[in-house]
Amino acid sequence: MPDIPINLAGRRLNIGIVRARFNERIGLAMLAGCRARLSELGVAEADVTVASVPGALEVPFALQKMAATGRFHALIALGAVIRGDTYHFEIVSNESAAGVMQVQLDSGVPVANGILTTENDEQADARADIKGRECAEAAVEMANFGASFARAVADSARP
Ligand code: INI
Repeated sequence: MPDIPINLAGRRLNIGIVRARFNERIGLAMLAGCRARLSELGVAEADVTVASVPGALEVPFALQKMAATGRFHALIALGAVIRGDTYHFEIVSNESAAGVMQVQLDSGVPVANGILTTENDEQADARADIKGRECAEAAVEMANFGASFARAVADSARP
């Protein structure tokens, strides 16, 4: 089978974003970077739906609801868990990451995980924009992955 090409074309893709409001300034900076990169990749503003939830632990539930609609080609989780803000940092960061992964594997809808986990606000600030952009790219690439993979399989089956 040939290699699966990377496709970053965002036109006609419907993308859902779930943003945690905890550490809201950082989450909003991530959202701005994410939206900007989605637009650069050709995703129409009208094709992006954003939901907000209280914190990182609520993100998987909202992602699951979005995935269940069948309307989204990919989803994006945005938020920040900061060690300095919580004594249960490990629980919040590990459980939210596990939940995000569970949604994508159970639903078959790709989810880009942009829940930052950092030691302090400075680290989160420094990473917010780039992480948002990175998630936009991951979402578009993985939204297109299924079709690229199916095409490669079909091409390889041809005599
Ligand atoms: N939620 C976050 O998104 N980031 C955090 O750093 C954080 N801290 O520090 O605790 C956090 N906690 C809230 C949690 O996600 C839930 O909203 C809350 O436990 C209610 O279920």
